[in-house]
Amino acid sequence: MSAFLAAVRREPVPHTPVWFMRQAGRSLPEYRKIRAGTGMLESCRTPDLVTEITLQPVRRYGVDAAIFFSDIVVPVAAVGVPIDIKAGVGPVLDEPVRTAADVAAIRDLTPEDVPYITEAVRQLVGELGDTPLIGFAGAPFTLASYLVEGGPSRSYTNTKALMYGAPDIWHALCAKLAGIARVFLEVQIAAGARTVQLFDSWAGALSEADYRRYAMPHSAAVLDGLTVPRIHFGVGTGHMLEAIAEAGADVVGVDWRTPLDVASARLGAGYAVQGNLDSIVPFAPVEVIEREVRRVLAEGAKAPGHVFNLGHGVMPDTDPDALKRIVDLVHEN
Ligand code: 1CP
Repeated sequence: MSAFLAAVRREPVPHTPVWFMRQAGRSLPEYRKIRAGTGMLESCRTPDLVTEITLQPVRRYGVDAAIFFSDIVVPVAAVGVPIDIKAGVGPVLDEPVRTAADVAAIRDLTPEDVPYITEAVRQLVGELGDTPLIGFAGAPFTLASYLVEGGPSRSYTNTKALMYGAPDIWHALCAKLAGIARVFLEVQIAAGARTVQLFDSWAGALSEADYRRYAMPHSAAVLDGLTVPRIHFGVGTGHMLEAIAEAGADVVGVDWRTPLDVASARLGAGYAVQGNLDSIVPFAPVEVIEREVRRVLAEGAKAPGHVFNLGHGVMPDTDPDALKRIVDLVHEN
Protein backbone atom coordinates (compact mmCIF):
# COMPACT_ATOMS: atom_id res chain seq x y z
CA MET A 1 0.00 0.00 0.00
CA SER A 2 1.31 3.43 -0.92
CA ALA A 3 2.22 5.71 2.01
CA PHE A 4 0.54 8.56 0.16
CA LEU A 5 -2.81 6.78 -0.30
CA ALA A 6 -2.72 5.58 3.32
CA ALA A 7 -2.14 9.10 4.68
CA VAL A 8 -4.90 10.51 2.49
CA ARG A 9 -7.26 7.89 3.95
CA ARG A 10 -6.04 8.59 7.50
CA GLU A 11 -4.60 5.08 7.81
CA PRO A 12 -1.25 4.14 9.42
CA VAL A 13 1.79 4.95 7.25
CA PRO A 14 5.27 3.37 6.97
CA HIS A 15 6.71 6.92 6.68
CA THR A 16 5.25 10.37 6.06
CA PRO A 17 4.59 10.69 2.32
CA VAL A 18 5.86 13.77 0.48
CA TRP A 19 5.33 15.47 -2.87
CA PHE A 20 5.63 19.12 -3.94
CA MET A 21 3.12 21.36 -5.65
CA ARG A 22 4.76 22.41 -8.96
CA GLN A 23 7.38 19.70 -8.51
CA ALA A 24 7.62 19.51 -12.32
CA GLY A 25 8.63 22.71 -14.02
CA ARG A 26 11.23 25.37 -14.32
CA SER A 27 13.30 24.40 -11.26
CA LEU A 28 14.41 21.25 -13.11
CA PRO A 29 17.14 21.52 -15.80
CA GLU A 30 15.73 18.42 -17.51
CA TYR A 31 12.34 20.23 -17.74
CA ARG A 32 13.85 23.39 -19.22
CA LYS A 33 15.65 21.26 -21.79
CA ILE A 34 12.65 19.20 -22.93
CA ARG A 35 10.32 22.24 -22.98
CA ALA A 36 12.68 24.41 -25.09
CA GLY A 37 10.81 25.65 -28.16
CA THR A 38 7.40 24.17 -27.20
CA GLY A 39 4.62 26.36 -25.78
CA MET A 40 2.99 25.45 -22.49
CA LEU A 41 -0.46 24.59 -23.89
CA GLU A 42 1.07 22.66 -26.79
CA SER A 43 3.16 20.69 -24.25
CA CYS A 44 0.01 19.88 -22.26
CA ARG A 45 -1.58 18.46 -25.44
CA THR A 46 1.38 16.16 -26.18
CA PRO A 47 1.05 12.93 -24.15
CA ASP A 48 4.69 11.83 -24.54
CA LEU A 49 5.89 15.20 -23.22
CA VAL A 50 3.33 15.19 -20.38
CA THR A 51 4.42 11.70 -19.39
CA GLU A 52 8.12 12.52 -19.40
CA ILE A 53 7.70 15.83 -17.52
CA THR A 54 5.44 14.24 -14.88
CA LEU A 55 8.00 11.47 -14.31
CA GLN A 56 11.03 13.79 -14.05
CA PRO A 57 10.52 14.82 -10.39
CA VAL A 58 9.47 11.28 -9.41
CA ARG A 59 12.79 9.92 -10.70
CA ARG A 60 14.90 12.74 -9.30
CA TYR A 61 13.37 13.09 -5.85
CA GLY A 62 11.69 9.77 -5.10
CA VAL A 63 8.49 11.58 -4.08
CA ASP A 64 5.52 9.46 -2.97
CA ALA A 65 3.09 10.81 -5.58
CA ALA A 66 3.20 12.27 -9.07
CA ILE A 67 1.14 15.33 -10.01
CA PHE A 68 -0.20 15.27 -13.55
CA PHE A 69 1.63 17.80 -15.70
CA SER A 70 -1.01 20.10 -17.12
CA ASP A 71 -2.52 23.44 -16.17
CA ILE A 72 -5.79 24.63 -14.67
CA VAL A 73 -6.66 26.49 -17.90
CA VAL A 74 -6.17 23.48 -20.22
CA PRO A 75 -9.87 22.43 -20.06
CA VAL A 76 -10.97 26.05 -20.55
CA ALA A 77 -8.83 26.32 -23.68
CA ALA A 78 -10.26 22.94 -24.78
CA VAL A 79 -13.79 24.38 -25.00
CA GLY A 80 -12.56 27.17 -27.24
CA VAL A 81 -11.98 30.06 -24.83
CA PRO A 82 -9.10 31.98 -26.46
CA ILE A 83 -6.72 31.73 -23.51
CA ASP A 84 -2.96 31.24 -23.74
CA ILE A 85 -0.21 30.63 -21.20
CA LYS A 86 2.51 33.23 -21.58
CA ALA A 87 5.96 32.14 -20.40
CA GLY A 88 6.93 33.86 -17.16
CA VAL A 89 3.43 35.37 -16.78
CA GLY A 90 0.72 32.70 -16.71
CA PRO A 91 -2.73 32.42 -18.28
CA VAL A 92 -3.76 35.44 -20.42
CA LEU A 93 -6.79 36.36 -22.57
CA ASP A 94 -7.04 39.34 -24.90
CA GLU A 95 -10.78 39.65 -24.31
CA PRO A 96 -11.82 38.99 -20.72
CA VAL A 97 -15.14 37.31 -19.89
CA ARG A 98 -17.42 39.89 -18.24
CA THR A 99 -20.93 39.87 -19.73
CA ALA A 100 -23.84 37.43 -19.74
CA ALA A 101 -23.22 36.90 -23.47
CA ASP A 102 -19.53 36.13 -22.82
CA VAL A 103 -20.55 33.47 -20.28
CA ALA A 104 -23.26 32.00 -22.51
CA ALA A 105 -20.67 31.59 -25.29
CA ILE A 106 -18.57 29.18 -23.17
CA ARG A 107 -19.63 25.64 -23.91
CA ASP A 108 -19.49 22.58 -21.68
CA LEU A 109 -16.50 20.22 -21.71
CA THR A 110 -16.88 16.62 -22.88
CA PRO A 111 -14.25 13.88 -22.57
CA GLU A 112 -13.94 13.94 -26.38
CA ASP A 113 -12.55 17.50 -26.12
CA VAL A 114 -9.48 16.26 -24.24
CA PRO A 115 -8.41 12.90 -25.76
CA TYR A 116 -4.79 13.88 -25.05
CA ILE A 117 -5.54 13.96 -21.30
CA THR A 118 -6.96 10.43 -21.33
CA GLU A 119 -4.01 9.20 -23.37
CA ALA A 120 -1.41 10.91 -21.16
CA VAL A 121 -2.94 9.69 -17.90
CA ARG A 122 -3.20 6.10 -19.17
CA GLN A 123 0.38 6.12 -20.39
CA LEU A 124 1.59 7.66 -17.13
CA VAL A 125 -0.24 5.26 -14.86
CA GLY A 126 1.45 2.43 -16.75
CA GLU A 127 4.89 3.95 -16.26
CA LEU A 128 4.39 5.00 -12.64
CA GLY A 129 3.79 1.49 -11.32
CA ASP A 130 3.09 1.77 -7.59
CA THR A 131 3.48 5.57 -7.40
CA PRO A 132 -0.02 7.11 -7.39
CA LEU A 133 -0.93 9.85 -9.83
CA ILE A 134 -2.72 12.95 -8.52
CA GLY A 135 -5.09 14.49 -11.03
CA PHE A 136 -6.15 18.11 -10.60
CA ALA A 137 -8.35 20.97 -11.68
CA GLY A 138 -8.68 24.66 -10.90
CA ALA A 139 -11.62 25.64 -8.70
CA PRO A 140 -14.30 27.92 -10.22
CA PHE A 141 -13.24 31.04 -8.27
CA THR A 142 -9.58 30.75 -9.27
CA LEU A 143 -10.43 29.94 -12.91
CA ALA A 144 -12.93 32.79 -13.02
CA SER A 145 -10.29 35.19 -11.74
CA TYR A 146 -8.15 34.55 -14.85
CA LEU A 147 -11.12 34.76 -17.23
CA VAL A 148 -12.50 37.96 -15.74
CA GLU A 149 -9.17 39.76 -15.19
CA GLY A 150 -7.66 38.59 -18.50
CA GLY A 151 -4.53 37.42 -16.66
CA PRO A 152 -2.90 37.12 -13.23
CA SER A 153 -4.03 39.73 -10.71
CA ARG A 154 -3.10 41.05 -7.28
CA SER A 155 -6.35 42.63 -6.17
CA TYR A 156 -8.99 40.72 -8.20
CA THR A 157 -10.75 44.04 -8.80
CA ASN A 158 -12.69 43.02 -11.90
CA THR A 159 -13.45 39.59 -10.46
CA LYS A 160 -14.92 40.99 -7.26
CA ALA A 161 -16.68 43.78 -9.14
CA LEU A 162 -18.52 41.16 -11.22
CA MET A 163 -19.18 39.00 -8.16
CA TYR A 164 -20.70 41.86 -6.14
CA GLY A 165 -22.19 43.88 -9.01
CA ALA A 166 -23.67 41.16 -11.21
CA PRO A 167 -24.10 38.08 -9.05
CA ASP A 168 -26.29 36.35 -11.67
CA ILE A 169 -23.55 36.55 -14.28
CA TRP A 170 -20.96 35.58 -11.66
CA HIS A 171 -22.86 32.47 -10.60
CA ALA A 172 -23.56 31.49 -14.22
CA LEU A 173 -19.83 31.76 -14.98
CA CYS A 174 -18.83 29.75 -11.91
CA ALA A 175 -21.46 27.08 -12.59
CA LYS A 176 -20.07 26.71 -16.12
CA LEU A 177 -16.49 26.49 -14.82
CA ALA A 178 -17.56 23.97 -12.17
CA GLY A 179 -18.96 21.71 -14.88
CA ILE A 180 -15.75 22.03 -16.89
CA ALA A 181 -13.53 21.30 -13.86
CA ARG A 182 -15.71 18.35 -12.87
CA VAL A 183 -15.44 16.70 -16.30
CA PHE A 184 -11.69 17.42 -16.37
CA LEU A 185 -11.31 15.55 -13.05
CA GLU A 186 -13.59 12.70 -14.12
CA VAL A 187 -11.54 12.17 -17.28
CA GLN A 188 -8.34 11.91 -15.20
CA ILE A 189 -10.00 9.55 -12.69
CA ALA A 190 -11.42 7.33 -15.45
CA ALA A 191 -7.93 7.05 -16.96
CA GLY A 192 -6.31 6.07 -13.65
CA ALA A 193 -5.65 9.06 -11.35
CA ARG A 194 -5.85 7.73 -7.77
CA THR A 195 -6.50 11.05 -6.00
CA VAL A 196 -7.38 14.56 -7.14
CA GLN A 197 -6.48 18.00 -5.92
CA LEU A 198 -8.73 21.00 -6.46
CA PHE A 199 -6.59 24.15 -6.58
CA ASP A 200 -8.48 27.21 -5.38
CA SER A 201 -5.20 29.05 -5.25
CA TRP A 202 -6.65 32.55 -4.96
CA ALA A 203 -9.78 31.91 -2.82
CA GLY A 204 -7.90 33.37 0.15
CA ALA A 205 -8.61 36.81 -1.34
CA LEU A 206 -12.20 36.39 -0.08
CA SER A 207 -13.62 36.70 3.42
CA GLU A 208 -15.13 33.50 4.75
CA ALA A 209 -18.66 34.91 4.30
CA ASP A 210 -17.99 35.83 0.67
CA TYR A 211 -16.27 32.50 0.04
CA ARG A 212 -19.33 30.69 1.36
CA ARG A 213 -21.71 32.80 -0.69
CA TYR A 214 -19.89 33.21 -4.00
CA ALA A 215 -17.39 30.37 -4.36
CA MET A 216 -18.01 27.40 -2.11
CA PRO A 217 -21.25 26.10 -3.72
CA HIS A 218 -19.45 25.87 -7.06
CA SER A 219 -16.41 24.10 -5.59
CA ALA A 220 -18.78 21.72 -3.79
CA ALA A 221 -20.37 20.91 -7.15
CA VAL A 222 -16.93 19.95 -8.48
CA LEU A 223 -15.98 17.83 -5.48
CA ASP A 224 -19.24 16.19 -4.42
CA GLY A 225 -19.42 12.45 -4.98
CA LEU A 226 -16.08 11.93 -6.76
CA THR A 227 -14.91 8.32 -6.50
CA VAL A 228 -11.35 9.03 -5.30
CA PRO A 229 -9.98 10.94 -2.27
CA ARG A 230 -9.98 14.71 -2.69
CA ILE A 231 -7.33 17.23 -1.63
CA HIS A 232 -8.62 20.82 -1.48
CA PHE A 233 -6.11 23.69 -1.33
CA GLY A 234 -5.98 27.46 -1.44
CA VAL A 235 -3.24 29.94 -0.53
CA GLY A 236 -4.02 32.25 2.39
CA THR A 237 -7.13 30.34 3.44
CA GLY A 238 -6.16 30.00 7.12
CA HIS A 239 -9.12 32.17 8.11
CA MET A 240 -11.59 29.70 6.55
CA LEU A 241 -10.10 26.21 6.59
CA GLU A 242 -13.39 24.84 7.92
CA ALA A 243 -15.18 26.09 4.79
CA ILE A 244 -12.48 24.62 2.52
CA ALA A 245 -13.05 21.28 4.28
CA GLU A 246 -16.85 21.53 4.15
CA ALA A 247 -16.77 22.25 0.42
CA GLY A 248 -15.84 18.60 0.01
CA ALA A 249 -12.40 17.36 1.03
CA ASP A 250 -10.66 14.36 2.48
CA VAL A 251 -7.40 16.27 2.81
CA VAL A 252 -7.15 20.02 3.46
CA GLY A 253 -4.12 21.75 1.96
CA VAL A 254 -2.72 24.32 4.37
CA ASP A 255 -0.32 27.10 3.37
CA TRP A 256 2.79 28.02 5.40
CA ARG A 257 1.02 30.62 7.55
CA THR A 258 -1.02 28.22 9.71
CA PRO A 259 0.72 25.49 11.76
CA LEU A 260 -0.61 22.04 10.81
CA ASP A 261 -1.47 21.12 14.42
CA VAL A 262 -3.54 24.29 14.75
CA ALA A 263 -5.25 23.56 11.41
CA SER A 264 -5.93 19.96 12.36
CA ALA A 265 -7.33 20.86 15.79
CA ARG A 266 -9.84 23.10 14.03
CA LEU A 267 -10.75 20.53 11.36
CA GLY A 268 -11.14 17.57 13.67
CA ALA A 269 -10.71 13.84 13.19
CA GLY A 270 -12.41 13.63 9.78
CA TYR A 271 -9.69 15.32 7.73
CA ALA A 272 -6.05 14.70 6.86
CA VAL A 273 -3.85 17.75 6.22
CA GLN A 274 -1.29 18.53 3.53
CA GLY A 275 1.60 20.98 3.74
CA ASN A 276 3.21 23.22 4.71
CA LEU A 277 6.91 24.06 4.54
CA ASP A 278 7.44 27.65 3.38
CA SER A 279 8.45 27.52 -0.32
CA ILE A 280 11.40 29.80 0.53
CA VAL A 281 12.87 27.46 3.17
CA PRO A 282 14.68 25.42 0.45
CA PHE A 283 16.79 28.59 -0.09
CA ALA A 284 17.83 28.68 3.60
CA PRO A 285 21.00 27.20 5.19
CA VAL A 286 20.85 23.44 5.63
CA GLU A 287 20.42 23.65 9.44
CA VAL A 288 17.32 25.81 8.94
CA ILE A 289 15.92 23.40 6.34
CA GLU A 290 16.37 20.52 8.79
CA ARG A 291 14.81 22.44 11.68
CA GLU A 292 11.78 23.52 9.61
CA VAL A 293 11.21 20.05 8.12
CA ARG A 294 11.26 18.55 11.64
CA ARG A 295 8.85 21.20 12.89
CA VAL A 296 6.37 20.56 10.06
CA LEU A 297 6.65 16.79 10.64
CA ALA A 298 6.03 17.18 14.39
CA GLU A 299 3.04 19.45 13.83
CA GLY A 300 1.67 17.18 11.09
CA ALA A 301 2.03 14.13 13.35
CA LYS A 302 -0.80 15.54 15.47
CA ALA A 303 -3.23 15.27 12.55
CA PRO A 304 -5.08 12.03 11.70
CA GLY A 305 -3.18 11.97 8.39
CA HIS A 306 -0.33 14.12 7.03
CA VAL A 307 0.98 14.50 3.50
CA PHE A 308 4.18 16.56 3.58
CA ASN A 309 4.31 19.32 0.96
CA LEU A 310 5.30 22.94 0.60
CA GLY A 311 2.85 25.65 1.66
CA HIS A 312 2.49 26.59 -2.04
CA GLY A 313 4.39 25.73 -5.25
CA VAL A 314 8.10 25.20 -5.84
CA MET A 315 9.71 28.54 -6.77
CA PRO A 316 11.27 28.39 -10.27
CA ASP A 317 14.81 29.14 -9.00
CA THR A 318 14.79 26.48 -6.25
CA ASP A 319 17.88 24.26 -6.09
CA PRO A 320 16.66 20.71 -6.90
CA ASP A 321 19.30 19.32 -4.49
CA ALA A 322 17.57 21.12 -1.60
CA LEU A 323 14.27 19.45 -2.51
CA LYS A 324 15.99 16.07 -2.73
CA ARG A 325 17.42 16.64 0.77
CA ILE A 326 13.93 17.49 2.06
CA VAL A 327 12.42 14.29 0.60
CA ASP A 328 15.20 12.22 2.21
CA LEU A 329 14.73 13.98 5.57
CA VAL A 330 10.97 13.39 5.52
CA HIS A 331 11.48 9.71 4.69
CA GLU A 332 14.13 9.23 7.43
CA ASN A 333 11.96 10.73 10.15
O1 1CP B 1 4.33 19.75 -10.96
C1 1CP B 1 3.37 20.48 -11.11
O2 1CP B 1 2.64 20.81 -10.14
C2 1CP B 1 3.10 21.03 -12.46
C3 1CP B 1 1.71 21.00 -12.95
C4 1CP B 1 0.96 22.31 -12.80
C5 1CP B 1 -0.08 22.60 -11.95
C6 1CP B 1 -0.62 21.70 -10.85
C7 1CP B 1 1.15 23.47 -13.63
C8 1CP B 1 2.16 23.63 -14.67
N1 1CP B 1 0.19 24.39 -13.31
C9 1CP B 1 -0.57 23.88 -12.28
C10 1CP B 1 -1.76 24.48 -11.69
C11 1CP B 1 -1.91 25.94 -11.74
N2 1CP B 1 -1.80 26.80 -12.80
C12 1CP B 1 -2.37 26.70 -10.65
C13 1CP B 1 -2.71 26.11 -9.32
C14 1CP B 1 -1.44 25.77 -8.60
C15 1CP B 1 -0.81 26.88 -7.83
O3 1CP B 1 -1.53 27.59 -7.11
O4 1CP B 1 0.40 27.00 -7.92
C16 1CP B 1 -2.47 28.02 -11.04
C17 1CP B 1 -2.91 29.21 -10.20
C18 1CP B 1 -2.11 28.08 -12.41
C19 1CP B 1 -2.09 29.26 -13.28
C20 1CP B 1 -0.74 29.45 -13.83
N3 1CP B 1 -0.25 28.72 -14.88
C21 1CP B 1 0.27 30.29 -13.37
C22 1CP B 1 0.18 31.25 -12.19
C23 1CP B 1 0.04 32.68 -12.64
C24 1CP B 1 -0.33 33.61 -11.49
O5 1CP B 1 -1.51 33.98 -11.39
O6 1CP B 1 0.57 33.95 -10.70
C25 1CP B 1 1.40 30.09 -14.20
C26 1CP B 1 2.73 30.77 -14.14
C27 1CP B 1 1.04 29.08 -15.13
C28 1CP B 1 1.89 28.45 -16.17
C29 1CP B 1 2.45 27.14 -15.76
N4 1CP B 1 1.70 26.06 -15.33
C30 1CP B 1 2.54 24.99 -15.09
C31 1CP B 1 3.87 25.42 -15.38
C32 1CP B 1 5.11 24.56 -15.28
C33 1CP B 1 3.80 26.76 -15.80
C34 1CP B 1 4.94 27.63 -16.29
C35 1CP B 1 5.03 27.38 -17.75
C36 1CP B 1 5.96 28.28 -18.47
O7 1CP B 1 6.22 29.39 -18.02
O8 1CP B 1 6.39 27.82 -19.53
